Amino acid sequence: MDSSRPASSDHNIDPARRDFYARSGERNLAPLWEVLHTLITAEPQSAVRPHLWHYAALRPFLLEACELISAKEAERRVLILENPAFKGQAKITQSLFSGLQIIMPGEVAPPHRHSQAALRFIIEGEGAYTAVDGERTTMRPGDFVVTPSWTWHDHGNTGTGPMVWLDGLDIHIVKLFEASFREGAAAGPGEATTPAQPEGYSAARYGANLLPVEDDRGGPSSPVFSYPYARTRAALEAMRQRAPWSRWHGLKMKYANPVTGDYAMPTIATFIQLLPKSFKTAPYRSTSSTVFVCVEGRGRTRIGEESFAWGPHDIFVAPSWVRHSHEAEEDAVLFSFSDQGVQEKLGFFREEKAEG
Ligand code: 1HN
Repeated sequence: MDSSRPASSDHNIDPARRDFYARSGERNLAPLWEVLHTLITAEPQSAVRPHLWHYAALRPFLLEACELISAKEAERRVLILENPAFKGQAKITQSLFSGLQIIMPGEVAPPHRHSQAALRFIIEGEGAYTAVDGERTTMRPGDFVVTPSWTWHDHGNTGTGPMVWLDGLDIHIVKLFEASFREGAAAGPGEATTPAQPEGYSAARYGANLLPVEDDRGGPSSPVFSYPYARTRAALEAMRQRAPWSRWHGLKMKYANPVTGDYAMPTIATFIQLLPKSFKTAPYRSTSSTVFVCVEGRGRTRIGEESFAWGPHDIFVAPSWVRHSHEAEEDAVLFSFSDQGVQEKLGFFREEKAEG
C-alpha cells in the first residue's frame, strides 16, 4: 500500500512506523501523513446520495402517524426525510435536517424555542397557522415561512383537514459548533401563544418596500417571516416575458431579507425558480448540496448518472459537486434550499456552470 494513503488495516505498514504510531497514539498523537489525502480531497467527495421522495408514497405514512401519536405528545409530529446515506442521523444533507410535519384539525404543537432556525414550506391544507414571536401567520400551499433562531414558535390547525408542510432546519450546522440550546413547552408561555401582534403586522412593517425609520429589528433573519406563494408566483409570472433566463437556472430568485438584501435566513439559503414548459437547464454544480421541492408542474432532473421524474410535492436532493440539470415537461416551479449562504460568507462556496 502507498504509505501516503490511509490504512484501512495496518499490516502493510513498515514495522518501525507501526511501532511509532502505536507509541505516539498512546499520547493522543497521530501522523497526518497517513490521512492527509482523505482530509483534504482534490475536490468535494460528497457522501450525500441523490434521492427523490414521491409525495404520494409518503403521504399515507403521515396519516398513519396521526393514528399513533398526537401532535401534543410528539411535540412536533414530523417524519424525517433521511438521506439513504445517513440512516439514523436525521440528515437530508450533511448540514441540514428536513422532514414533513402534519397537524390535524383542532391540534396544536406547543410553543418552544431553540438555537436552530427553521423554514417551513407549505405542502397541502388550509386553515393552520404558525406563530413566531407572538405573531400568527396563516399557512397556504407554496408559502415560505421563517422561524429564526431562538424565537418562540407554535402551530395550530383551526381548519377542517390535515395540514402538511416541509421543515428545513440548520440542526447539523448548530451541532458542528456544539451551540444548541432549547426551552421546551413547560418553560414556555403555555398551550398556544396568545398573539401579541395582529396577523399581517410584519408584512406591513417590513414587506411593503418600506422600512421603519426607527427600527427595532436588527439581526440576520428577515423580519418578513412569511413569503406568501400568491405574491411569489405572481412575480415570476410578471417577469417571464422579459426577464433574462439563466441557462443553468431558468428564472431563479432568492428569498431576500428586505433590511439587508441578504438571504432571508443566515444559515439556510432559499430560492424559487420557474422553468417553462420544455426548458432544459445546462449542467450545474456547486459545493452546496441542495434540496428541491416541486411546487407545480412536472419534469425530470438528471443528477450525476441518475434521472429523477418529479411532480407536485415531490422532494429531491442533489449532492455537493455533482452535476445536475432540470427539464420541465410543463411549466414548473421549484423551491430549493441549501447552506450556500453560509459557505459564501466563509469564503469557500464554488459553483460550475457547464456548457451544453
Ligand atoms: C421543530 O421545532 C419543528 O417547531 C419542526 O415545527 C421540526 C425538527 C427537529 C427539531 C425541532 C417545529 C423540528 C423541530
